[in-house]
Amino acid sequence: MSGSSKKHRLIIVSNRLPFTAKEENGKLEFGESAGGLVSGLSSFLKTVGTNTSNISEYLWIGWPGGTVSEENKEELKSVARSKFSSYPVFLSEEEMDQFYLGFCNKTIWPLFHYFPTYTAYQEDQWQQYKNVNQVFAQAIQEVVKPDDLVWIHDYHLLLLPNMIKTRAPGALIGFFLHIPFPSYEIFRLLPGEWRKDLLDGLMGSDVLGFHAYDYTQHFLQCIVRILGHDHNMGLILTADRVVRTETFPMGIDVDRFVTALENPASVQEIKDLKKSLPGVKIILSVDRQDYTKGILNRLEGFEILLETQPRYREKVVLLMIVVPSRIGVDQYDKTKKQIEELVGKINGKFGSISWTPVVYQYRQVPFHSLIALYHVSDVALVTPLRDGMNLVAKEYVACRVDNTGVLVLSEMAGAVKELGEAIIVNPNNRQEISAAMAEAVEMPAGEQQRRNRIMRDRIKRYNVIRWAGDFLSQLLAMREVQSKFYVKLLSEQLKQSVITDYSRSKRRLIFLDYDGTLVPFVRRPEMATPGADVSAVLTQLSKDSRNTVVLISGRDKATLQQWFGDLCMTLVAEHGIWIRKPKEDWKMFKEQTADWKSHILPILQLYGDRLPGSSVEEKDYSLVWHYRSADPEQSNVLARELLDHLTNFTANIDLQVLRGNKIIEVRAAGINKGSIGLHMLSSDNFDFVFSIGDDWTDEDLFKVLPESAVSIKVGIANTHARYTVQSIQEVHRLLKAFAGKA
Ligand code: GDG
Repeated sequence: MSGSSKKHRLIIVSNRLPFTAKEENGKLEFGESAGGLVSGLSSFLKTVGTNTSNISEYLWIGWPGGTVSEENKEELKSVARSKFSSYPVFLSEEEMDQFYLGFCNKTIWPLFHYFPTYTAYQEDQWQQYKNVNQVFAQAIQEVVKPDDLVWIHDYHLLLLPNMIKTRAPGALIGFFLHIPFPSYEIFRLLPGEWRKDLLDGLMGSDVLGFHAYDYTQHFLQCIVRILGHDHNMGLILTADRVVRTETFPMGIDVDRFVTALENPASVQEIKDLKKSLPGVKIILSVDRQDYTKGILNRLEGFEILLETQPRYREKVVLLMIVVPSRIGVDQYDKTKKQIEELVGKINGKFGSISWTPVVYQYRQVPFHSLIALYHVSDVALVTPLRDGMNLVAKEYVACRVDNTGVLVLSEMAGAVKELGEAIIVNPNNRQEISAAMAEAVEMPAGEQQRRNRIMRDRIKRYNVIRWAGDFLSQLLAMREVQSKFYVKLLSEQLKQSVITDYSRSKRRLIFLDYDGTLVPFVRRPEMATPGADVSAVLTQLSKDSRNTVVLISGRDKATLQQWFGDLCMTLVAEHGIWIRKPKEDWKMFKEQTADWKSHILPILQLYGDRLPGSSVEEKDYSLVWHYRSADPEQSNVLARELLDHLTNFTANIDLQVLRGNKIIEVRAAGINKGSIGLHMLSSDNFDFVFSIGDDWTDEDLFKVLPESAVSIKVGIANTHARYTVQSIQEVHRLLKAFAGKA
């Protein structure tokens, strides 16, 4: 891991801790907790504290795997800290039931794996999911320090990043999703409030990681469509946050597997296996018991093989390890029953005294046995219907030290992106699985080695240490990325000094933008009427004889007149075309013609017709195509097309084409908020110049103001303004403070 030399503490947060603690007869018993994340991260954590690491120490936060009574909690905490560098999150059985077996595994897991028919939508379980995420947030708050890196894992804790961001704004927060992120069409099956809360929850992260490019794209698509945030090459920019999304395919620690194969226990196991299954080709299948893993289809494929190609009878054995998982969730109990019935059927139909076609074990096997199985199996059958990554496929390749062996891999597993030399199958097609098994059994050793060599090299290079290192480097890099955006943020101290300058000044020029600055954007522009608080503050400011208030907007003059005509302030419409000074009539700022409108209007109307939800606004001297209410992705494509079309069309006419906030505007060249700004500045000798706005049109104004002016951009972005604020609420607070000093 590279980056700055400063060392950080890493806080890992996952549903389960890397150990288990249970109470037996009132006493605590500790055990090991298995799983890809734990074993993968443990390899990385061994590098912590070394010279090359940016991490000085780590702390793992999670549930210890059992309910613990009050009197044992302190002991558990102390052992967790001293022996496992961990901090336990205590949950009651009821909480765990509704949360883990409920919302996690009956809602998110099936939906995100494209099983909408298995998905439950239960309000009480959703409430418990929110509650448990809060319990985790509370636990993190108890230990987190400002400079920590917090790395949250997986679908159990989707709401957590935002909860931490509000409680510990100084910490950098990373989130990694180990399961697929589904396409928008699937994700939107969730009730509106849930899907918005889940995305808002994730958006509290500074870096969001996914196993595969497709999942990242799906997530970004949901962010655009549901939250309305745009992104640029995976960098999402909201009014107050910069969030990086990135693809990090998780790897394994190849060396650990290779070394472990030499342990006496593994060596013995390999010998025993070879002895007990002589003269047959071993086809291995290892999974947690889960309907997403496609175990049934695999068995059906095997049945077809034995049925249609009798020459394989007595010659192959399917060694099937099914690891108990999520016992108590209906769908899992049902799948187990179906698997066992089918195993019985196949063995009954084809087996003989000397040959059992399917050797089935429903249990977790110890690590040394697992790697021995990988090592001796001629074929590994990894055919999930959907899988975020699938580490078993990589582990099998790692354990084939002489590069023989054939991997049959589902095209629905994230791992397929890196293991393209495997025999790739569609797991829904049993015939294809059966044909792949035959092809695998027949594959010449030379061809096996050619394929595995490429795959082994790849998984050795992008191993789990690299994976974690890359993720954390990206996380650390976010400080710099964000500081570029946050550098101008108006601090409380600066704000107070601006207010003091305001109160001491005698001749003030105040430029205010309207939409996105004083009021939020809404679906239809005519609905963004000024609320009572906005009207009150504007009235107060404009009544002060020391103030020249200029409301400068892109809106037409009729609207501004209707809303603000009675106030004693200067109104500027159509970004500078029209101006109305207090007690005067509307005047054109610079002579304009509108002849060009008849040429441009039909083009905009054409796009208005092509994109449902978009509309064309005709102002006196400008035309605007609005697309805020239209489909966001379609509108991005059409907006680019229209810009191109208009730029070509207006090449020889004195017009400007501008892309704004969900609008494209055409108007005469040479007039903008900057021209009005200069005009107003020259009208008096001001000792306090203030300008605030959120839009690209305000940049023209910021550019022409004197250095001493206080210019403020609403929203974080690259800007010519001196300062930025993060929200409209902050604008209101500042203007109210001004008004209070009047
Ligand atoms: C989730 C995602 C993603 C399995 N049986 C035994 C055993 N295992 C170990 C394997 C492997 C791990 O468990 C399983 O990892 P997978 O990746 O195959 O699948 P999930 O558990 O569903 O994991 C998945 C993963 O997270 C990581 O991001 O790849 O897509 O669903 O490491 O070796 N270990 C032992 N005995 C067993 O019987 N000791």
